[in-house]
Amino acid sequence: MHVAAAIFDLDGVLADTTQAHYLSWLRLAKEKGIYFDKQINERLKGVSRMASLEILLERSGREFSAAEKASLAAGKNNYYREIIGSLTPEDLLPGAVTVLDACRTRGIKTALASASENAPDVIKNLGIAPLLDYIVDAKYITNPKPHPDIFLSAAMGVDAEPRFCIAFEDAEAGIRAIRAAKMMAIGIGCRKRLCQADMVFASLADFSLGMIPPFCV
Ligand code: B16
Ligand code: MG
Repeated sequence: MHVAAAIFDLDGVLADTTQAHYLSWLRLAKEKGIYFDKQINERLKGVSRMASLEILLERSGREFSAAEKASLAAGKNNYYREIIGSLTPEDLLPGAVTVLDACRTRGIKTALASASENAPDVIKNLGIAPLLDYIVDAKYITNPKPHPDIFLSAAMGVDAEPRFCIAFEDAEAGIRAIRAAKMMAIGIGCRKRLCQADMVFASLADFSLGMIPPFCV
């Protein structure tokens, strides 16, 4: 058995964009007079833009029409794009390039499974587009994380069988999605929060391919 592909989440795994999402939602919430804090923000990790907006609006105390929601989501996205426009390779998280490079060296395909429709621009600005064989287009994923769809789509994109894939996530919903896809789940972040993962590391800098149990490599 061998690892055929390594699949990566973006925000919180490869890139330090979690804060950019947070600041963009905070700006929108302040503008609209809606309560928002870091605890609510935790629930938005790995969740699509529209689903994140629904969570934000839980505290608004009023109903919003579909058109209003579309405009609010577009507003948040504009704020987010203002920030990601100035991303550079310095905004990569520790270990990201090392692990991507190690996959390349060992002939392991690499794919990106991010819920973010901005992922291609983020990847380009971070300078790691050449290190990724496939980027899932989040627009075409009907069932979001914790459904396995985005990870299965990533595996298909690099022509790898799910059981030979390892996948990295910082969100609980993402770990559940990986497990549902029957892949090895590697959590990046808090061990307690990501306890459903097969392994958890504080960051990619603490991980190396040699840590994958021999029967998988
Ligand atoms: P966008 P990931 C997710 O990315 C973020 O964690 C989540 O906070 C965000 O709402 C979502 O992407 C959608 O992003 O608004 O740019 O389409 O963690 O799956 O890489
Ligand atoms: Mg994430």
